[in-house]
Order: sequence, then C-alpha cells, then structure tokens
Amino acid sequence: MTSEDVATRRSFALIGHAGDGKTSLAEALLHAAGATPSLGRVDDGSSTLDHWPEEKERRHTLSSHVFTFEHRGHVVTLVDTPGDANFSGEGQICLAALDAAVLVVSAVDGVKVGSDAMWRASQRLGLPALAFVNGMDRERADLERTLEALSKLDGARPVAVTVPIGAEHGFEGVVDVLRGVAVRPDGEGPVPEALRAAVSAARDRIAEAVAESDDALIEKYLEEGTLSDAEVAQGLVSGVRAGRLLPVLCGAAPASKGTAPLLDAILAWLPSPADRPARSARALEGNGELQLAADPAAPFTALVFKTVIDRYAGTLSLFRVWSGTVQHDSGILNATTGVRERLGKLMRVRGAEHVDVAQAGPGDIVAVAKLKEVRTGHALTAEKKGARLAEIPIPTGALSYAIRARAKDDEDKVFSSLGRLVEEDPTLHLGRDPATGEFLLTGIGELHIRIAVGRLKRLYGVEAELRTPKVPYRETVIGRAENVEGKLKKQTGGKGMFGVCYLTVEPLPRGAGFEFVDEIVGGAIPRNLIPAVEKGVVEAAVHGPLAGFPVVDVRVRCIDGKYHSVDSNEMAFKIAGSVGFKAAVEKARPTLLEPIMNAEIAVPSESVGDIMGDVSGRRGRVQSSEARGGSQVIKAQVPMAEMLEYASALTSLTGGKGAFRMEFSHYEEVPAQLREKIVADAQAKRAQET
Ligand SMILES: Nc1nc2c(ncn2[C@@H]2O[C@H](COP(=O)(O)OP(=O)(O)OP(=O)(O)O)[C@@H](O)[C@H]2O)c(=O)[nH]1
Ligand SMILES: [Mg+2]
Repeated sequence: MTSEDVATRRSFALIGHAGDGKTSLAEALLHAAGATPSLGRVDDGSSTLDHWPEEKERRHTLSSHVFTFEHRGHVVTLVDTPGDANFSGEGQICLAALDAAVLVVSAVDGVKVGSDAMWRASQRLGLPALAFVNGMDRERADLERTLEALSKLDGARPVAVTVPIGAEHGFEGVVDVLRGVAVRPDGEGPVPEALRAAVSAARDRIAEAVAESDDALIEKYLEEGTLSDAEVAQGLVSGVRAGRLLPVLCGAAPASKGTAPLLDAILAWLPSPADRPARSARALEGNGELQLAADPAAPFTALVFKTVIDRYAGTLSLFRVWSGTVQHDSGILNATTGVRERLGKLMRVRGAEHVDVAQAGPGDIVAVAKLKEVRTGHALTAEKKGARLAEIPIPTGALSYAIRARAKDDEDKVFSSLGRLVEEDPTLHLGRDPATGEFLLTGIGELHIRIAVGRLKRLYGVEAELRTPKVPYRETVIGRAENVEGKLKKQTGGKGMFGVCYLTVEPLPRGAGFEFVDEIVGGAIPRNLIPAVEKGVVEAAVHGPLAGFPVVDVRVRCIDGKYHSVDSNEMAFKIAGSVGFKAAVEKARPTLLEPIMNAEIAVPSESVGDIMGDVSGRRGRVQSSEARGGSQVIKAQVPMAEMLEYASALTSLTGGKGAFRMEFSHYEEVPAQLREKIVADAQAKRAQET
C-alpha cells in the first residue's frame, strides 16, 4: 500500500439517539454510492445493516454494523451504531478505531440524551465530525431550532452548509450552498429563485464561521468583509479536520433527500488516516514510546474493535490498521497478550457479507477469522519491530441478573454459548456471585440482557432463565477510626506466626475509590512486609463487613505495627491487615451506597402527572420536564434498585406510549431504614449458607 492509497481512506461512525435515522441514512449513503443494488429500508426489513433477525423485528439497531465500499476513488468504511443506551457501549468501542463521526439528529426533536452521549464520546476521542439533521419531511421539522440545539453541544461550532427546499410534506431536497446547486433525488438543478437570498446568507455565515476558526483568515475577513470560494473551501476542510467546525447538512434519509451532498462532504471534508494526529505506542523491542503516523511502510500496528460471530465463517475479529501494511496469510503478534497468531484471509466487511482482499494498510478496516486469543480491544502488531498501541477501553454495565439454564441438561451448553456472546459483546459480562455462587450476567440495562438471552436461543438453540437483577451496592464509612489494631499471634508447635498493624480508616469523597497509604516510619513493620498488609486490606475490602459488598471511597493509613524477627512473615501480616481493616471499618460508622441512575423518560403530556408521581414513589428526584417534539421529557435521578423493571411499569402507565433510557450516574448513601433491611437480608443469606 502507498501513501496515495492512504489518502483515499475514510472511516466514520453514524452516531445519535435511537430512531433518529442513522440506519436509514447509512442505507441511503450506500445506495447513493452504488454499494447496494437497491435502497435498504428499516421498516420493511430490507436493511443491509440491521441484519440480525432481532433488529428486523424490533426495527432498532442492536449492535454496530460495518460496511466498506468504494466510491469515486475512495475506500470508505461506515459503521452504523445503535442509539439505544443499552447498546451504545459497543458503539463507543468502535469510535475508538475510526477517524470521524457523523452525528444524526432529528429535525423535529433535536438533540436528545442519546445524541449528547455519543457526541461526548466522539469528542473525548477528538474525532472530526459532520452533523445531519434528518426527518426534514416530518411535521414540525425545524432546521433553525435544531441548529440552535446543536450549538449547545459541548465543543460544537455548527454551521449549516445546505438549505432545505420546501418544508415538512413539501420537502423536496436541499441547496448545496458552496456549489450553488439544488440537489433533489432525481438530479441537480439551479437554485430556486425564492431561496437565493437564504442561500447567499448561508454562504456568508459559512465564510464567517470559517474565518473565526482560522487565525490567518480572520484578518483577511475583517479587512475585506468576505473570503474567496477557494479560501472558504480550504478553511472548511482544515476547520473540520481540526475539530473546530461542525458542518451541518439536512435531509430525509429514507427518501434519499439531502444524502448525496452528505456523501460528497464525507469524501471532501472528513480526514484521511494521514490527517489524524499520530498515536502513541510502546515499542516492543527496547522500551521507548513511539509516535505512530499512518505510514504504510512502518511496522504493522492495529486495534481490534469488534468481534462478530458469523454463522459460516465462525468468530471474526475486525481490526483497524493504524500503521504498516499486512498481507493475508502472514504471522503477527498480539501485542496485548504476547501470543503469536497467523492471519488467514483478510476480508472487507459489507454488512453480513465479506469480500477477500490481499492486504490492508493504514485506515483499512478488515476482518479475519479464527484468531486464537484475540479479543475486542486488543492491540495487534508485526512480529518484528512491533509496537503496542493503547488498548481500547471497554465500557461495562452495572445491572446484573442471576442466570441459569432452563433445563439442567443444557447447563454446559448455555454457559459455553454465553461465553461466546460475551466475546462478541464485551460490554456484557458473565461472572459468579461470590456470596451465592450463582452465575451473573451483567450488562448495561434490562433490554441488553434480554436481547442476549434471546440470541442465545436463536443462535445456539438453548434457553436460559433470568432472575431478579442484583443491585451492585457498595460499602463505605462515614466516620473515622484511628489506630485500630490488627493482630495475628499464633504459636503452634515450633514456629509461630506474628504480625501487628495499626490502621486508621477515613472516608474519601464519592467516586474516589480505595486508597492504601503506607505511613510506617522507623521500621515498625519491615519494608518488605508492608505490601502484605496492603494485600490483606485489599482482600478484606472485596467483601465489606456490613453486608459483603465491596468497600469503596475509603483511605486506609497504616501508621504503626510490631514484628518479630523469627515469627513474622507475609502471611502473618496479610492476616493482620485483613483483621485490622475489618475492625477499623466497623468502628468508622460503616454504611451502604447504592447506584443512582440518570433517567430520561419521554411520555405523552397527559401522562406527565402519573409519571412524576411514580418517580417520587421510587425515591426519585425529578430534575426537569420539558416539551420536545410531541411529547414531554422528564429527567430524573432515581436509585437503580427502584428502576430494575421500569420498562413494564412505563408501558402500563402510558399505554405503551412512553420511552425511557437511563445510565449510571453516581453512588449515594442508602437511607437508614432500607439499609437495615438489605443488611438483614445479606446476613440471613450468609447464615443459610453456613
Ligand atoms: N419521515 C421520516 N422518517 C424517517 C426518516 N429517517 C428515518 N425515518 C424512520 O424512522 C424510523 C427509525 O429509523 P432508523 O434509521 O432505524 O433509526 P436509527 O437511528 O438507526 O435507530 P436505532 O437503530 O434505534 O438507533 C424508521 O421507521 C424510519 O423509516 C426521515 O427522514 N423521515
Ligand atoms: Mg439503526
């Protein structure tokens, strides 16, 4: 692969709130580029992207889907991500492997929680972006209001680059402001007379925005009051690639209105891999930190951002090449695990299908089958002179259900199949409750977990049962306990065991985690044995003394100790640490913390009163209520424990017309009465087991 080839690569994710039209837009782009023979539609199940049966049935994207196509000398990879918060973690992992984002928002109700969450995720990664205001053909569509809402997004400098022709049911297409042409689904034409002034004003606003984003151009603009077409075009490219400008297009995706200009903008304005900042990586030979550019001649590095279970090809790993060029049938190294692997065929992904390619270079996104130990997030590299890119962080969920096989005989198959699903979706986690020994399936929300169980049945023909979700309570202290002794003294036969530590325990702010501070002076505990005290403390913190939940937001200071030159060893100090920690926590007014969720509930206005009452009944705090589109949106903070089966409650309160999403916000102390009940339950459970 050559540098000229790298310049032709584009990759981007479609991001936004559920139902705002990402998949419809992706289908329109693919069709406009000639990548699909007919226009796929979400509504009749003909979408190439939403290809899971569950997606066709629910008409929502449940996992990100990848499609690579060629268009006008470019190789473009589009990733359609799910808007529902239950599945957006997986979409965020994909963002880390791509060069740009296209934010899709609704012309009717503008920026919603899902738009905002994914926008923030793309901003954290510094991704250049375009925005597409979709649904211009719908009643109450309003571009100006939506632009206003976009300008409130963190770090966004929106500037409209298309002007709508007609409105609502009469929406025909758009004027591409910079080219000065009207673009309708049946072709291009002159700007309608009635829109001349609006188009000219839009061009002025683009020039102004471009000038403001560029120090060199602002001077000229202030002097001459305008910029040349070439300056505007160039300024727009550099403004977008540097993340300083957000060009906003508009249209109606299923009708292919406004979508052709978006395809042009993707090729013209979004960055090629070579336009992105270098990524730091750790050299595997030597130990230096490298800055890796998208150089096809450099050693191969890549990130695995997705794992797909394919019915025919088995498990596929999708990776994005950052540097170097890799051939099919070549040896590589998993830089994360140190395991050597052999790549078989390299494939470009086209929805549910794949086509072979001989090689892949910077910016290319390809799939390979059956790698031994490669997981989503891992870094791959060349066998020689390799480097390790920072792995992609995996967002995890907080809602756990106990899960077991419906039929006892299926147990092995259920858990091995679940293992594969978890490999495919790393935001799901299968673990064991240490207190009860039950298997727990942890995910982002109820729907996330239920869809996984549904897929288990469809893909592997086995049925699993879920039981009431577990709330991930935490323990902490609200007081201080000073100088609490932790002691182990044993004399059995010859050699004894001896270790004493004195611990002070104090609260830390919420979310601060767990800290151990070594304040031993004068060798009261020998240096080499202090880590053993810490180990004992950390292990004891896994199951707090109150109800067996992990202890968080606590600082443990080891301030003094005693040792014996013969009888002291690591084991003795570890036990002393653990004994001391438990005693200190019990003296420092231990309490329980519970997860609080940010919930956003959209309902018809006649249900608002009922919903608010219900939220208060769930110990929730309503924070705002505002009209959006045809519905009322209530934002509230509610304890997770009260929201476990909210989906069905909402359905009955609103006759099925409500929608909600929620995500973890923070931990708060559990009210005293409830705490007593949770502690009593935990103690009863423990008593039952022993
Ligand atoms: N009238 C109109 N309907 C649209 C438009 N875009 C999408 N739709 C419809 O809105 C619904 C949702 O569209 P999708 O493309 O599935 O939305 P999405 O953003 O992919 O949703 P998720 O996959 O859940 O995140 C479908 O019924 C589409 O036909 C539009 O521009 N105008
Ligand atoms: Mg979709």
